[in-house]
Amino acid sequence: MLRRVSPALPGAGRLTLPGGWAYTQSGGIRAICRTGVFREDLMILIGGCQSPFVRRVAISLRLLDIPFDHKPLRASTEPEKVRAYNPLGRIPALELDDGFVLIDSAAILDYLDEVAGPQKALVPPSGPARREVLRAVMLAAGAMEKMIAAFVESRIRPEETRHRPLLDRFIGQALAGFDALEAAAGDGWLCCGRLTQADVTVVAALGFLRQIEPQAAPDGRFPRLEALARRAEALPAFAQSRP
Ligand SMILES: N[C@@H](CCC(=O)N[C@@H](CS)C(=O)NCC(=O)O)C(=O)O
Repeated sequence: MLRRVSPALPGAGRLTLPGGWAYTQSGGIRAICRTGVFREDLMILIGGCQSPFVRRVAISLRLLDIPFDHKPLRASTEPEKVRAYNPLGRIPALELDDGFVLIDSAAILDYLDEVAGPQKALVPPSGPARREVLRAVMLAAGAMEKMIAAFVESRIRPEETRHRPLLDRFIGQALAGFDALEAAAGDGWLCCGRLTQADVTVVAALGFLRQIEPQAAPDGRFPRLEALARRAEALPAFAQSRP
């Protein structure tokens, strides 16, 4: 099987081969390639971490110690390549080692938790803790969707057709989500006294908000969430998953 390899794969040994391609025999796990050790059994994350939906998946893979290869495709500039994985042309997608492609970050995160098992899963398996985490996750993911809508309205749509009230509505909805999260936040991780998917998605969402609408979220607008983001972004799983 031929696959291009990621420059960031863990593993021993480094040899130089032209093109970054490696050939592995069926059933083989490793082949030495240009940038490191290629593992045939690795999942492949499709999509660049400029997308907060991709970023929350990349962070989760790293927090759960699940090794993966990465194809940082952009949905806007490489739609054909993205459609090869997801007919909807959206990122993220996750190609599993048997070739099955999971689409949508929610379905991917659900699968990663299944792989990790209930002890390590980033969403608790049941009960009030699960509901609490999912509420925060949905507020943050919903805010991400509204920010994407705002991005399309303010940057992609032809200028003469842009509608300011609609843009304000989208930004207002996103900010309302963050306000609810800020009101529920304390000094530590958001839920359960440990790092969960709530923290991952909120931090990815806040980073995206401050990137695309910095004037809507100046320093101090969400003090507890900003402190949470500072703490989380210092962790390798978050730092290594920056755009
Ligand atoms: N609900 C999806 C949303 C994914 C999404 O909106 N991805 C954007 C990038 S941030 C995308 O691929 N947009 C391209 C398009 O919709 O044409 C998920 O959670 O994965």
